[in-house]
Amino acid sequence: LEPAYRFMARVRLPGGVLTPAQWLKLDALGRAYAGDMLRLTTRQTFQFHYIHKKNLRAVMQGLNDVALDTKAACGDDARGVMASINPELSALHAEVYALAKGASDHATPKTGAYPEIWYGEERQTKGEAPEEPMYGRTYMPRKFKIGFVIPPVNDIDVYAQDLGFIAIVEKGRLLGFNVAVGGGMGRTDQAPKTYPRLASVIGFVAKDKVIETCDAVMGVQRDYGDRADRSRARFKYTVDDKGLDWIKAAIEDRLGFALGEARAYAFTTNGDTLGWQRGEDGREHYTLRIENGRVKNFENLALFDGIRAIAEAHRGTFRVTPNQNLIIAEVDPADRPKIDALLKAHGLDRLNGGSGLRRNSMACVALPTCGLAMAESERYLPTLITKIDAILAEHGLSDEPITIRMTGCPNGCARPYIAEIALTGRAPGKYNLYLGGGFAGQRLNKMVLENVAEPAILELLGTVIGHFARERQPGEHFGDFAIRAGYVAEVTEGRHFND
Ligand code: SRM
Ligand code: SF4
Repeated sequence: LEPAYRFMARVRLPGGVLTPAQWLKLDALGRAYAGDMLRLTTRQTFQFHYIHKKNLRAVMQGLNDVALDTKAACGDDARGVMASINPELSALHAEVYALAKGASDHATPKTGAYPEIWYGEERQTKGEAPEEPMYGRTYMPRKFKIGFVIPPVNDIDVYAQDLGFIAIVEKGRLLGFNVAVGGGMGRTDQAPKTYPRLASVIGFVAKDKVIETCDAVMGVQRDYGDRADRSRARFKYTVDDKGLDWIKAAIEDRLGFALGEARAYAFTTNGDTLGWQRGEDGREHYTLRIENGRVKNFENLALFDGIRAIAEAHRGTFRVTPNQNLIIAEVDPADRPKIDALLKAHGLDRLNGGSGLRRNSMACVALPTCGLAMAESERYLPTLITKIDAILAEHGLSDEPITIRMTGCPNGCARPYIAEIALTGRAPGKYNLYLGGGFAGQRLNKMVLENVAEPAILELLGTVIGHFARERQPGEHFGDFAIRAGYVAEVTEGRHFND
């Protein structure tokens, strides 16, 4: 008798865009095979948990029915390609999304094994399988992450991507992208050779050169990435080991032209604007906060049922945001009252409330499903925030937007090392605490407490928050203050994160 194996499956959903029909299929599969729930992820897609082995094919075939699959959502290849969600800039979003989708299609492995295994298709080739056009026989040394961002909102955390494209827009027209290379979060405790690193901007490419740039940058990592030490096999280490000048020259060599000079841009936030926004084309978009991306029917909130009801009535699209939230997008103004009524009827209109800290919070899955978790994350962060909220309220800071992110281990799936406050799990109930990240995801934070429990975390946060309330400068963000006030040193380069 075989053990009752259960699996997680992650959907490939470039840029997080899906139709109501696709939502309804995901909903049905989640109810039938995946513990009666769905999970929105930090890379704008969905995960199913608890799928019994015998049901895996049904899930894959169900996804295929609505033109979805799980290719390259995991593995040593180009993972889910992210794209900024900017509801106000409808045309620009559509153009950047199309480029992100094109990059994703281009970088998705062409393997015939997937349809053979999951859809039962006939094997296409006899003998040896043909080589993958982009990956050859060896694929990448490790996962490789690509993202497209539209300033001023850094929602995708472009500096956490192996390859980031920063849209450069002039008079509303997309000219091209600044290219950022070598970002990544993952690290291992007590292994200083591993560290988070922010991507470095190396130049500018025109928008018709996106695919060539992906090929050139991925080619450099494929051929020079560390294949001996898996803990250092990400592109960020290749960039630091070879040096930025070498990397840039190697990319330009493959491109056959020099990158242009990087253009000016600025980020103001990496969060989502919750609630209704109107696009330039007149259509409306409602961003619904989903706490840590978990969609199910809770004891006092029928979230899963509520979104299903909206999907049944909605004539636009949905977008999963990089902050694990959901946008009910492209709503005709005439349909807005209908969506509002459905949100209200299911109690979903209450979800966007809460403190500035809660609205800017994010936690990875961790326990009970993640095999790498050392501590709680998704199930604990909301409770911890309630306690920090009490401190903020004492100081009149309840509405202050502050980013807080938690992960159950140092791998960094909620991109914690760029949050103003971050916690990464060390053991049950024990965390490292970090302060000083940039509000727009533009600066790494630094560890201030190691392997501590809740009382020590709240005590230090109480001190820093009180000090912040008394002595902050006008408009100063919490992360900036933590550095100015001397609680942590500024980390300017990933390789100095552990100093
Ligand atoms: Fe992640 C591994 C969940 C985004 C860095 N991540 C895992 C696994 C698959 C655990 C495993 O390998 O056994 C987790 C599944 C848990 C579960 O029970 O579902 C997992 N990662 C997630 C998600 C679902 C977190 C979430 O709460 O949303 C995110 C899914 C993204 C997606 O849709 O593709 C997720 N993971 C990230 C990010 C953030 C990002 O990409 O923007 C990072 C940091 C960025 C980076 O890659 O540098 C991230 N995950 C990792 C790592 C460390 C990689 C490294 O370079 O060291 C691992 C471990 C590994 O790969 O060995 C990992
Ligand atoms: Fe699991 Fe660690 Fe990723 Fe959290 S950060 S989902 S605990 S691998």
